[in-house]
Amino acid sequence: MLLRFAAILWGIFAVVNGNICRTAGEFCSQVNQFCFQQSTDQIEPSFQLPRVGKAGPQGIKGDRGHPAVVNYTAIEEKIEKKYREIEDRIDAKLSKYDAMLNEKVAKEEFKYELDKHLHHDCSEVSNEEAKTWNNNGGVVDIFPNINKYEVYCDISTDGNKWTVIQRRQDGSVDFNRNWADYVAGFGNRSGEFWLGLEAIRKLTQTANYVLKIELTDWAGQTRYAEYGSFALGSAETKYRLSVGGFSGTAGDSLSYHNKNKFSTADQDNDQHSSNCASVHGGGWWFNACDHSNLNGQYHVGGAYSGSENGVEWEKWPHNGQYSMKKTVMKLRPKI
Ligand SMILES: [Ca+2]
Repeated sequence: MLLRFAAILWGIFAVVNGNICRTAGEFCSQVNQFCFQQSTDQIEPSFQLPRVGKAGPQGIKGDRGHPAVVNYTAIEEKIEKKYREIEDRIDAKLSKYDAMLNEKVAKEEFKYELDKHLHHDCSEVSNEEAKTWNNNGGVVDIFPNINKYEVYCDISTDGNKWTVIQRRQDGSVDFNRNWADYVAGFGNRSGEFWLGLEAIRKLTQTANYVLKIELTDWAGQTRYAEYGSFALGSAETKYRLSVGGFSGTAGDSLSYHNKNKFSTADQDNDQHSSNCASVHGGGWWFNACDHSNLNGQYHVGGAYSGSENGVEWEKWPHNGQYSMKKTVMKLRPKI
């Protein structure tokens, strides 16, 4: 009985105290944990800072009786401080970009000046710059697009200075090689060699080029095929051949290969179901498969039997399968 009376008293006290708390903060008691002091001049400074997305401090839920206090000066100062920080960061970034841009411009200007003083091909070199030189020409460094390549410059024919990209003459160098070798080049610049697909591509990017092919058979006869335009595509196109404008005495055995990719035994990019490079030897712009292949196998004496893998130029016919004694492929800028 006594306990029931005490509970009723406690209930009445709680309800009355709660109502008092909601209407007059000064009566708040520590006993009632649901009460809060609401006298605005007692709010801690930290509670005066604006909440994100709010205009001022949050009041008691459901209470409309107390106006919010907004410290606009503090908000303004905070925004200004943030603005200055962002401004400083933007200035720092702009300075950095300016420096990078200036460096890039300086590099481009340097490359441009350098490029003007470097030779792109043999048409511009003199014998004073050659590593070796005789009446027919010599070995020289050239710089197509500021990339250095050692080449052989040929001055032996028609008054022009030609950049030689391929030579066969005695079978001393193995031309039956893989893709990587044909891209990088191989052989001896004064003897047999292939300049390399990447170097040839860079060369033909600097200007419009004429290709001249000189052929010598085992009887000592010479003929030539000249093409008014010659260029290679990028590595992505597999150094696709662009050739046209034939003239000459050897017949046109290269136009059949126009628009074809380069292939080697380990890179079959040809138009035939078989691997043309494996069957015919060396690397070439095989179609399905060839009318010419000047990188084929060197057969001493010319005539050979078996697989058609010789140093081939079909439009200069000889009896049976025939391999050329000498070949030279060379370039000069189109005038
Ligand atoms: Ca094939």
